Amino acid sequence: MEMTLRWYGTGFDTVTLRQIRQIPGVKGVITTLYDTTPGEVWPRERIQALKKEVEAENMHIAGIESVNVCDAIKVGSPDRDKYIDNYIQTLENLGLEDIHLVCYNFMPVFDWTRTELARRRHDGSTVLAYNQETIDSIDPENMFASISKDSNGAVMPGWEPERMAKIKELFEMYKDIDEEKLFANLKYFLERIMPVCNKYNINMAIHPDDPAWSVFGLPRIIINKQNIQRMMKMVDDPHNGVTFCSGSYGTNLENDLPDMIRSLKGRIHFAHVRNLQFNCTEPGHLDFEEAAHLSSDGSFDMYEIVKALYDIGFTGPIRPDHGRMIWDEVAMPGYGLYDRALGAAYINGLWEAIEKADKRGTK
Ligand code: DNO
Repeated sequence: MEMTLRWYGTGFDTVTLRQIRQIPGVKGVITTLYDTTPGEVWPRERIQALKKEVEAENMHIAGIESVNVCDAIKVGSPDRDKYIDNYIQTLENLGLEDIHLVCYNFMPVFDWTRTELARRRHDGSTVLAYNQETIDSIDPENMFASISKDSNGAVMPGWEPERMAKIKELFEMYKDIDEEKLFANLKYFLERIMPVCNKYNINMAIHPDDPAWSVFGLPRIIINKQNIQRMMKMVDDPHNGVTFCSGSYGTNLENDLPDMIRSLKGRIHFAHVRNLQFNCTEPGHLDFEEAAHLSSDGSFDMYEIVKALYDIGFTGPIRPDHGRMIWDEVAMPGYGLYDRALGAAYINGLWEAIEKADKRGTK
């Protein structure tokens, strides 16, 4: 594996490249052109400039998160080919710049969904949290307004104000889309982009739906082992792979995370590793909050997750995921420096211990 950190780019991120470079073992960043709109072509010159900026700090771009897929492609509207052509052109421009990993998602309307962005934990840190009763009582059109006050001024991925202003239209676009149609539209998209991915050796890594079930009646398909296997078989190309995000698949307690990782051998191109703390697991009352990466701070066995990645011979980029807000940092919820740096150090420690035990035959 290669330890990396997500960076939103100058002007969007409170964390600097130099700070990232000082986290032990981090030489790669996962980044994006955050001000582009889904559907537009990423100009090659802008990709070059981004690369130069990262390389000036003695790092490299380990992957893009995300090149977002526009709604026309997700709903399969008559003009989708025009947008897929643009996506292909973006992939070509990335390939020409020697970038070989693209994370994306196929979630309708909302990217990740949380009901709180700053829930206070036992140690005074604040974290993102999800409560099913709140979701059930909220009008999805007000979702953005209800949580954005806690965003610390940041524009959050998937929750761009321009998009949220069109929320009614967005729901309207998806009204006839069920899971089968979403699968069919994903297949169409993947079939069209695979040739350019093969040409430039670009690994596409679909991000799971977070949480891993349908919210507000919208279909969500990248939620469990069965559906990912269906997705990989329907376009059976090694470049059609996944981002294994423990915090997203892990929202659904039926998902056995180490088992899923083992079953995806060879098709996990990118890993997001984080822990969650479940406070209530009763259906209809489910409640969880994000925890520190350390196993004992949450509900997951992080050793087993990292060990499964090690055991399948995972060599791709890995990144600590959402961090808690600690030490008075003010940053985009989930994306401060301090707790993600602690997460990177912890995952590095787990990996080193697993690797050494393996080499000594004492695993
Ligand atoms: C949230 C992220 C997601 C993810 C996208 C990938 O913090 O994990 O926004 O980047 O779903 O396209």
